[in-house]
Amino acid sequence: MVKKFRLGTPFDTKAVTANIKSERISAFPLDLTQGERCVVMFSIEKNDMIFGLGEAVRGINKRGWVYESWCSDETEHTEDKRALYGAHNFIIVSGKKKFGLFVDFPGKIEWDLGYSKPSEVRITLDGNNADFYYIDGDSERDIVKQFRKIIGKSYIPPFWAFGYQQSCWGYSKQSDFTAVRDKHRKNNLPLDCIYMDIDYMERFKDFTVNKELFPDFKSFVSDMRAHNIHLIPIIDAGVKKEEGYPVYDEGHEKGYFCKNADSTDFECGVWPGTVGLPDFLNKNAREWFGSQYKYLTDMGIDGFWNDMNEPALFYSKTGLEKAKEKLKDIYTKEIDIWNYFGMRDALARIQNSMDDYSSFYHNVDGELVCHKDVHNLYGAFMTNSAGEYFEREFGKEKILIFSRASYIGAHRTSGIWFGDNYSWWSHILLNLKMLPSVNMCGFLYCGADIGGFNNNVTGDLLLRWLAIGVFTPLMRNHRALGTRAQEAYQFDNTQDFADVLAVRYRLIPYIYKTFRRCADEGDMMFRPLAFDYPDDKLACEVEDQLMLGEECMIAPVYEQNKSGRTVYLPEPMTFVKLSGANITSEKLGKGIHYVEVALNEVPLFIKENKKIPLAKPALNTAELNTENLTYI
Ligand code: MIG
Repeated sequence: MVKKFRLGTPFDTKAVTANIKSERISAFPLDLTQGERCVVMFSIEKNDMIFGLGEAVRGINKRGWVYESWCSDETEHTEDKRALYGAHNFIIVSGKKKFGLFVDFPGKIEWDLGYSKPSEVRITLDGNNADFYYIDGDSERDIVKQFRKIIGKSYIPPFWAFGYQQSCWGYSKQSDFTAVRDKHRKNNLPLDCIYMDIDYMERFKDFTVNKELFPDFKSFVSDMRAHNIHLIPIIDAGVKKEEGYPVYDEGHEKGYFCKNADSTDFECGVWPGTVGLPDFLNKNAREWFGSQYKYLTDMGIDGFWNDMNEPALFYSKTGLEKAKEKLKDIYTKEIDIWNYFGMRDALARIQNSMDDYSSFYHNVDGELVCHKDVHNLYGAFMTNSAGEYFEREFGKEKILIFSRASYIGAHRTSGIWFGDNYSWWSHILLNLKMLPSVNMCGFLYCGADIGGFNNNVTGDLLLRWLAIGVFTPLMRNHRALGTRAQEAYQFDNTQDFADVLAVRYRLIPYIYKTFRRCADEGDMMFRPLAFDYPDDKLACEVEDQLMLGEECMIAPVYEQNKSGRTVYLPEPMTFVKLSGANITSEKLGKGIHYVEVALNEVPLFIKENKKIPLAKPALNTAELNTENLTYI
């Protein structure tokens, strides 16, 4: 049962769609204190586990660390971090007593989950106006379903968005894109989408296309479509300040950009140089921005990714001025160690600074709201602005859209990707661990940058990563500018890549069907083993395997130089290895096993009396035969 408790007068985050009457706050089952900040506290027992918080570092069981809800442009997903791009304020406490808690609050939250005191959870809100949803249930999965029911149905992308996708920050001219298309074809590597990063634009201006690079963009898009390739351009949150650029001019004239306290436009520096930040919390601005996507949909574009929408700020005008003053001041002194650090930090610290987030305002139905108090909604509302436009204009399931920043609620209009990871082995595992947590919060269409965004990839790392990406709804290989090329054809053993990618297409009917069912039923595609086998102590501690759908379990190899891995089976299963059109299978009993998995194989464990449909391999979703299926 879901109970709602309202404290003060919360901001309407639009996270919850169900109309639930609030109970008296004095009946709230957890200890709640109000001061300058609201603190929720409860004690946990030695073996209690805590799940949730969506996109975050460290374990599937989140106990023992302190997290923050604060959408952050965080390029290093290391274990010391407290916040990444999304703010997903939902947890499930799993012990003798099981309950779910959703803190619907758009400002900063600190989640001390047994970090300061191992037996205590302390949730501190940066404010006193919030809705709390407390959910009782029989099982974790049941609690998730109840939660998902009140937040509304998850976004479903078009079918082709389940194909393999190639991206790279650096593809810029037309021939870069056709080369990627042709080299995949030539090497028998399937592909459905190629991404366009910021370089396709004219001076990084949203809703423009560089005419020198793309003299006839519309024909180019349709030519790619004739080859069954969808081009997916990026849209950044900030709008370049440039006179004569209609998007800027209109936004400025109509007052659609975020404002300083003195009602002038808040200006900051991102890729385009100085930008205005669209006020996505303002309904009119939201509609206006959403309808700008028309410029690209008119040219045949049917997919987008929204970036930099935490929002990421390299600097603000005032931040830069202050840093300059500080530098000037230090400059007149003798440079010792401390002044050296001072100089270094003066510039480094102005990026994404709290001073800036506290200094600008949104216009919400005529009322000024400080950004800091609603920060976690910015990216979500940006993506809603696009998603709502697409639904109005094209209907459901027509346009692919996913975002970097998010808040619960955005799961109804878009997917998410997990941002700037590294080409590190540990990040394969991090990818796996985030899946169930974001599923709990409604985000089903999701995935990480396969192969890793930052740093240089190696062929074996990419193959192992692809072998888990085969199961994630968003299967996109993406990397940063200046890193080693990581398209599947860049390595000598191209056939190994073809073998793994073929498996994706063989599994698409299964993945798609499971995805749709989970969207319809408010279920999770990926679950921790602890959800399915709560009485099995070993299963509860597994952090590198996941249950997928009703039928199977996945357990990828994620370590370097390993020809296999140890896996725990909580019940008897069939161990299947898929590679190209080949399948091998072996029955294994409950318990611990060592299984060998070659670099060109995808391991999968199927429960007894369950079957999985397989299609014939195909080179894209348009050519995929979804009717003549065989079964494992
Ligand atoms: O400051 O557009 O996460 O996927 O390639 C970096 C360039 C901006 C961050 C995104 C990444 C994208 C990159 N962007």
